[in-house]
Amino acid sequence: MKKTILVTGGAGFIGNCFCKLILKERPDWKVVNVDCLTYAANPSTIREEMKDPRYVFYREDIRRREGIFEIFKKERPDVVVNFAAESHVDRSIEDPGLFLQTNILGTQVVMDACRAFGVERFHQVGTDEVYGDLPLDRPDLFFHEDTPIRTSSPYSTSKAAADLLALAYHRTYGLPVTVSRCSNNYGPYQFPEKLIPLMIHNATHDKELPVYGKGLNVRDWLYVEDHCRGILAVLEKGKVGEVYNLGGHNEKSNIEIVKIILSELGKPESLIRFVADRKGHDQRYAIDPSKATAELGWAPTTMFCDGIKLTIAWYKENGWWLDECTSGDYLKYYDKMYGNR
Ligand code: NAD
Ligand code: TDX
Repeated sequence: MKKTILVTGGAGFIGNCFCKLILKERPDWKVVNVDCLTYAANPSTIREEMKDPRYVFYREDIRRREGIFEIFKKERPDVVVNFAAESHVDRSIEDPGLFLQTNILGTQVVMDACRAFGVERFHQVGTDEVYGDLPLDRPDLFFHEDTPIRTSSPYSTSKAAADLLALAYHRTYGLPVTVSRCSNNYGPYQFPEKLIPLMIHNATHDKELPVYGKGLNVRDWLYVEDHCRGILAVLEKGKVGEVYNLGGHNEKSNIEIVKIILSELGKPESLIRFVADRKGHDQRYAIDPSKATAELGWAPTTMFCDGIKLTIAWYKENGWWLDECTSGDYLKYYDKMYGNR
C-alpha cells in the first residue's frame, strides 16, 4: 500500500539505516527525511538515497515550527518516525541546554504538526537509558517496559521527557503514538564520538584508546539494522499507546569491546589508556525484549560476533567517511573531551 513516511534525523546513524531499509523493503513507500545536519550528520551518509526518486530530503530543524509545518503541509505524511535528537551523553554533560531544546521541544513541534495535519502514527525513537542503570552484581535484573523511569544524565532525562510527552499526547489528544526503547546500537555510519567507531578510528591510527574508569560498565549491543527492523515491526504490528523495549541480550563490558576491536584489527592492547570516569556513569544496561518478541514477532538476527566483523570491515573500507567526520571541529571536540582526562 502506498504511504509517505516522514523520518526526522534521517541523516544520522540509525535514521539513515531506517530510510535505507524502507526504500529497500517497502517499494510503495515514499521517504521524506527532515534533518538539519548537525555535526553528527555527515552529508555523504545520504548520498546514495538522494539518487532515489522515492526519497526527498529537507534540511530543516525540528525546533523550527514554521518550517516543520510547511513540510507537513506539502508532504502530508501518513507515518512519522522521530529519530532527530542530540544523542551523545558526554556532550549532554558539557551542555545540557541544547539537549532539552532539541529532544523535548523539537519533539513537541513534530507532534504538534502531526496533530494539525493528522497522521496514522507518530513513533518516538527512545532509549533504554531512561530506566537508569542496573547493578553489575545482579545479572538477573533487566529493564522491562514498566521499569520506573530513573534517569542519570541530561541526555537520558531529555529522552525520558520526550517519551512521556509523546504518551501524554496520546492520552490527552488521542494522537496515535508508539514508543520504542532500544539498547546501544553499533554498525556502519556511526559518528566516531561513540565507543565502537571511536575505538576503531583510534586503533586504526595507532592512537590511544580512552577507556572510562576501569572499563567494567556493561552495555547491551544491538546491530543497527535489527533496531530498524524492530521499529518497522512496531509501526506495522504495534499497539497505539504502547512502549516496546528492543534489545538482543548481548551484554558486554566496555573493556571486552575494546579488546575485541584491537584483536580484530591486529593492534596491541598497550594502546588502551584508562582515563577519568564519565560523571554519573551508568553501570549496566540490559533490555528484556520479550514483549516485542511476543507481540510483534521481532527478534534480532545479527549475532554480535558477525555484526562486529561487518562493522569493522565497513569502517576499514570507508576510511574516507571517518576522515570526513574527524576533520574540522572534531579535533577541537576531541581535545576538549580527552586532552586533560
Ligand atoms: P545521531 O546523533 O547519529 O543522529 C541524529 C540526527 O538527528 C543527525 O542526523 C542530526 O543532524 C539530526 N538532528 C539533531 N538535531 C536536529 C534538529 N534540531 N532538527 C533536525 N535534525 C536534527 O543519533 P543516532 O545514534 O542515529 O540516534 C537516533 C535516535 O535514536 C535518537 O533519538 C537517539 O536518542 C535514539 N537512540 C540511539 C541509540 C544509539 O545507540 N545510538 C540507542 C537507542 C536510541
Ligand atoms: O571514549 C569513550 N570511552 C568509554 O569508555 C566513550 C565515548 C565511551 N566509553 C564508555 C561509556 C559507556 O559506558 O563506553 C560506553 C558506551 O558509551 P557511548 O558510546 O557514549 O554510549 P552510551 O553512553 O552507552 O549511550 C548510547 O546508548 C544509548 C548512545 O550514545 C545513546 O544515544 C543511546 O541512547
